Amino acid sequence: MAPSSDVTKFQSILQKSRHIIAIAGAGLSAASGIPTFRGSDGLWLNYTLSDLATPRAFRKNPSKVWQFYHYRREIAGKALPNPAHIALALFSQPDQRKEIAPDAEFTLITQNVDGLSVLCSQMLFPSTDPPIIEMHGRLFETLCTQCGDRMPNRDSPICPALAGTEELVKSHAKERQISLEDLPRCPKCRGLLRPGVVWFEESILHDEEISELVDQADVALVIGTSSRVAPANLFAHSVAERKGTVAVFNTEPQGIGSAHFYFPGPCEQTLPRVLLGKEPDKMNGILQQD
Ligand code: BJW
Ligand code: ZN
Repeated sequence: MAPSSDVTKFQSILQKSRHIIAIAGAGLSAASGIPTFRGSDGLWLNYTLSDLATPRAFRKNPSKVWQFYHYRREIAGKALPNPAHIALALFSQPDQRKEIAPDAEFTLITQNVDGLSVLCSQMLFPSTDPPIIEMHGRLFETLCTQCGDRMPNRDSPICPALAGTEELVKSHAKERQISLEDLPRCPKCRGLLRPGVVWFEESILHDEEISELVDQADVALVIGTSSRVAPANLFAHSVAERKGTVAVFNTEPQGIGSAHFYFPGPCEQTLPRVLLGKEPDKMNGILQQD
């Protein structure tokens, strides 16, 4: 059966729900100016995935991989949360969702590495710990290839040798050859640092916590993801198999295979309406006031 777009019907399910999860992808941050991966202007159309987002690619050419991630950090570092992040941050607060989902717990499981969901919650609710799992890691974190230390890092540029290389990546010019010593190094052991993100063939982060949440969820919101990458694309199927409700928020009818509801259009417009009954233009005001 084709999924329904009936907001009132979906809200009556939220009323009765106990454990809601949201599984988010790049479409959540599209309105913040962060490129998606597989869209018409997506990163993987313009850059070769196997040269950049695998452990093998980093071993072969860390200078090239760092230039790509430096470029991504420069974009994400200037981006601001959009109404979709704001709607989810509000929905994360029990007192904000007490009318719409009074008995439910809520966790956002995001594939995004830009940190915008956490930033949004910190801006709105600085004294609470946001229920957000960043399963593919963080652009603004480094991982030492030698001692394994994970560290937050928002430096721009992250090391002097990468300064300006974002322009080369942006214009698809040949990247700079940066020697290993001049790439980001661990402040503790001087080992080579890598971006703190999860590449293909690597295990996702917080695997056990996510499995527990997926196993108990009775509602899954699938937001702005093409549902092409495992294991995130399996979570909603698992909820549907246990007779839970799946609702997809996407500009395209992607990943709606097991969905009961499909809310077409930009999630920065659909999420405020469906989750909070609010018009999206009211969302930006909320961030500015605080
Ligand atoms: C809007 C919108 C708006 C736009 N509003 N909507 C064969 C060999 C090796 C591995 C595999 C294999 N076959 C399968 C695998 C497993 C592999 C995988 O799934 N590969 C597939 C591609 C085939 N997965 C893994 O390797 C994962 N690990 C794993 O499985 O471990 C076990 C294992 C170990 C060893 C061997 C094999 C398995 C790890 C996956 C890590 C993914 N990493 C990346 C890069 C992160 C760092 C970085 O950012 O550079 O994560 S890839 C990239 O894709 C990124 C994303 O998080 C992820 C998902 O993309 P997403 O978010 O869905 O974005 P898009 O662009 O695809 O979609 C955007 C959507 O938004 C679209 O639908 C638009 O319509 C929509 N949209 N604007 C609403 N305003
Ligand atoms: Zn180290």
